[in-house]
Amino acid sequence: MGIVRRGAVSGACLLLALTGCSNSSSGGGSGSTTGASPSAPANSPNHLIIQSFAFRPTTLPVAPGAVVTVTNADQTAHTVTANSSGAFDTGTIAPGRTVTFTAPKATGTYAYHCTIHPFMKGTLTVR
Ligand SMILES: [Cu+2]
Repeated sequence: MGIVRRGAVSGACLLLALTGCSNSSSGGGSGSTTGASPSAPANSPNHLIIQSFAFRPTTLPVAPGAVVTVTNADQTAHTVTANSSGAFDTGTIAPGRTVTFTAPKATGTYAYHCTIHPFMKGTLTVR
């Protein structure tokens, strides 16, 4: 009896560990994934990556007037266009291309979108 119970418990523990792991990874952006994918420099500063019709990170903090690098990792063209016209606009970024734009000099929160896919939204925080 005792032995059977032990086996069941350790199996449950393993299951819990697995589900706990996947839960924490989808939980939030605060935890940094060290060495996850070396080819995608998502952690480098002032670097925006467009992948799967989404901006990563969704909120990018930069210094005033900083040069921001944008990599389009998708198979389709995108733009990074400030909602308030004139703040910044990369224009069309072809698939696989990397471009740069200069962040506004005034601190604040700048919402932006992709003009080709208006559902794509992100935020640039100048601070
Ligand atoms: Cu787009």
